[in-house]
Amino acid sequence: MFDDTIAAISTPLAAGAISVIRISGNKALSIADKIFKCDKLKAPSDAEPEKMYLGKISVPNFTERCFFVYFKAPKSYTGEDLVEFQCHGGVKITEKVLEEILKRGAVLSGKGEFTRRAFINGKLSLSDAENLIEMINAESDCALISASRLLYGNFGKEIKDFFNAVTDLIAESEAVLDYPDETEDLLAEFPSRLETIYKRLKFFADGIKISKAVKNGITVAIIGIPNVGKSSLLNALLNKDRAIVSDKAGTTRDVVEDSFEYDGFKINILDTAGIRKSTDEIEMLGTEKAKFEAENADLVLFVTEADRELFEEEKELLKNLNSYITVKNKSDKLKKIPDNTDKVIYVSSKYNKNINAVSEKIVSFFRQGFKEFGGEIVTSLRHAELIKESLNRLKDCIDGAKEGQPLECILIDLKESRRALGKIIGDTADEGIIDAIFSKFCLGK
Ligand SMILES: Nc1nc2c(ncn2[C@@H]2O[C@H](COP(=O)(O)OP(=O)(O)OP(=O)(O)O)[C@@H](O)[C@H]2O)c(=O)[nH]1
Ligand SMILES: [Mg+2]
Repeated sequence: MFDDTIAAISTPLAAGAISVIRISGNKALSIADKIFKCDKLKAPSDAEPEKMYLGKISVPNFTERCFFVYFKAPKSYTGEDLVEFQCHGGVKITEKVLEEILKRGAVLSGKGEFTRRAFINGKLSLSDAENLIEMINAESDCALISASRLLYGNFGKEIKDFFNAVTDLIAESEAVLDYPDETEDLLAEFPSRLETIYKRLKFFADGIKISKAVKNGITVAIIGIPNVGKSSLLNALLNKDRAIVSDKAGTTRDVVEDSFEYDGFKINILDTAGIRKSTDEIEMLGTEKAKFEAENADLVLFVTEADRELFEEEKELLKNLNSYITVKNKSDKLKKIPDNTDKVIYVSSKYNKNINAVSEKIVSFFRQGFKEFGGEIVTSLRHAELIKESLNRLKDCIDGAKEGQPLECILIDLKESRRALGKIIGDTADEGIIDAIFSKFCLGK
């Protein structure tokens, strides 16, 4: 339990309909007693928990009508006594009320301190806190859905179950270490017990690439030789005039980046300079950047012209691309437009024809994976790395047990595997990591 009582404005500091001011700690109620008056109550300390009371806060020189709610420890967000005032949403009103609360003995909370207290008081696990911040910061429907599944689904519980299962194995192993016969029996069971844990964890690990796409968006680079209509395609996808289009080859020099949402996915799209051999220094720099983006993107849109075969230089370019879709642009120049195939789409960027098919294709690359891992997706890179670490160590244990290694050796890996899982839920995370996680929260959360 903490000695001090913290307070903060929990809503954004701007003019709005309402503002919420929170106080958490032993003195929350006694501070409320000093500033809040309500006809239905002798004092806020007589309030029924989780019930709203309309009354007045008296602050020197002005009075504010507001609602008051009391959450009794441990049934509150932080696990401590917690009081909330819902005031009119003005910057000055809220600041004055907070000032008064601080004068009456509360201290201003740091970033994420309410949630940190919730974590320390066992109201949520460290991974829950991280998933909560993912939810708050979600930039697309998919990111929101995935973070909410993680928070309200089984992720934290499952990791805790794995952690407990591994802890039990360690405890059992340590108990029999001095009795060689029993050690053998235990080792015989080891591979199958470990494999059960391993398989489910592996499922999480396999979802990592998809997770990154869900959280940060899918990065797509538009690549091709000059003048094929790359910038026109960018503009058509974004539905705005973002990049300069002209019939001069070599118009785009630098990378032009923007993003849009399609079917719940965030797509980060990059238009690049046309790739060709040139003696112009700036154009060569543009070409280098284009190649760099092509290598680092999740997917490449290779743009060419629909009314001709590929040039040799384009065939060369294709040799260096990993996953790509061919976009045959300027299809308006064709008398008859062929059907799209799995990897080739015919569009006219200039006349906005079939552009949605491109977005659809980009998203379908990732949607399949999203469905497969639809249960729980690991969106935090920290979780992903730790799950990988735990898995590698488990694999070493399974191999060790099969090879007949002594129990002492297997135990070392097993403990490392447990440590990695513990870091996810917070049981074995060090202060530095915990500080870093809570500093991502806003004041008052
Ligand atoms: N007919 C037709 N012309 C198009 C189409 N898309 C683009 N163009 C024309 O092709 C020319 C080049 O277009 P851009 O979008 O600037 O081509 P780019 O690939 O970005 O060119 P660089 O930046 O120089 O590499 C312009 O004159 C466009 O109007 C299309 O779908 N149909
Ligand atoms: Mg261009």
